[in-house]
Amino acid sequence: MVRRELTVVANRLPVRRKGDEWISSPGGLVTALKPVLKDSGSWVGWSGDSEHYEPFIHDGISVIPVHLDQRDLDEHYAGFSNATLWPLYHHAVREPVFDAQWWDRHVDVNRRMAEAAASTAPKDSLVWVHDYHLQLVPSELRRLRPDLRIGFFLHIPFPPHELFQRLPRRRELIDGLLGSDVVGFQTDGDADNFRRAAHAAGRSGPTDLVATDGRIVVVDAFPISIDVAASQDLAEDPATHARAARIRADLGNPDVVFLGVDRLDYTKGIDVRLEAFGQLLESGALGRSDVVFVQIAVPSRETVEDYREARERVEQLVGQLNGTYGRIGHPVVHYVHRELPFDVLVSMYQMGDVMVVTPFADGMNLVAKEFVVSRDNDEGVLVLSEFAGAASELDDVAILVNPYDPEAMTSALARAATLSLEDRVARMSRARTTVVANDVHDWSAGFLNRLKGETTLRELK
Ligand code: GDG
Repeated sequence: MVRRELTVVANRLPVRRKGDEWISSPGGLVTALKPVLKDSGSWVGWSGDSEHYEPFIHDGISVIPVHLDQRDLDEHYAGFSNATLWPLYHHAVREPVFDAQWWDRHVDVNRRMAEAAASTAPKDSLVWVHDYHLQLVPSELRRLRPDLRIGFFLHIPFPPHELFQRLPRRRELIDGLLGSDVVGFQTDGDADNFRRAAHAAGRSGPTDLVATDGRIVVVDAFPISIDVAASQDLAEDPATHARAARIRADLGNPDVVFLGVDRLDYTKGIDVRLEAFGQLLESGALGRSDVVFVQIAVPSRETVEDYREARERVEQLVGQLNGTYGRIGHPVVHYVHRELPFDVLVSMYQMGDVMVVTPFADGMNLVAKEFVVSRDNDEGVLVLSEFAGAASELDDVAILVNPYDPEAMTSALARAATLSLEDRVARMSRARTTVVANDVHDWSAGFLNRLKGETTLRELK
């Protein structure tokens, strides 16, 4: 009999330290799992700083901090997770670094996370492990606690076989993941890529995978979504509208506002969208319209060299575009390099005309979905990369673009800015229906139901 208690294992805890207090970290994952975890759940992860903390209860959830020292952060976090796996899994848009010295710490952090989960999870309960930092946790946890039902969800893409093959430790990662009962991905394409990688490692059956010890491991797509109610509540608040109008007025009430909202990450294609915007201005395609681009870029992983370079490139482009096309008091690009409160973000979504989401690779992209449900009217337009997971759900409502094709990017921006009102409304209302139909609570319930399900050999016997 499977028990319902849930232990989550993720790189970060659902709380962070502010002064002497723990405060909730915002984010869809926390919102989605809070109702499930309340009163009987635990969350294992890193606090985000270098202090040692004892386990504690926050908001009804048992929080189990795992300490990471500087070497863990250098070799496991900045190294293997973010300089090897992140670029490799994002279609190698930056050259992945393979440094053999990082591996031991990566294994060690995964082992400590698994041990922390093993010592807290009740007998026969559920454990849900998240994301690329922790792919070795499922097998280690199964070794320690064979009674548990173990799920894993990858938030980022799983790479095509030929890319995955480059990874010196690929077999260990496949075996790590196959310690799970359910391995979840954002899209069918990611799940297929994983099946193929496991097959190539000699571990697979035709559809579901058979692990070496004879267990059946369910491999499937579980497209993540957003907390629809949270975005809608803010969207309906008159204060959000008033702020949106103020921001638009501060911009000088331009004819068209393009908007980008991203972590400042080289996978997000911020540079190519700014280049396309520059081309659009250069081409004169929008005539004498007053057009601006607002780019919110949240600081991210600044200890990793490729991220520092990505920031330099974006800031160089912002300067170049304003220098070339701006007038005194009227920049064409408004650039914010800091995190904004979520209610301000929703106002941004409301005041923008064209949301530009152009990653080279992205597991899902929640910004696209937040934009869709934050509109008070259905007049916005979404320009969306074909390489975002969200494109598999929003392909018939967004203007899809290939971020590797500069001309297509420029014409997509022009088309979005000139789409008829009728077309805009038709697309956005269908997009809203799609996003509302699968929100983050549906996503977590869908995954956990599969995890509790009757699908493993253990239960078929
Ligand atoms: C990974 C995968 C997958 C952004 N700026 C601000 C802010 N945000 C919030 C957004 C959104 C979140 O950050 C970004 O989520 P994304 O999905 O767009 O991208 P990643 O951070 O790369 O997330 C991705 C996701 O995991 C979930 O599985 O979709 O593919 O890469 O929610 O609202 N929030 C606030 N201020 C900001 O300035 N408060």
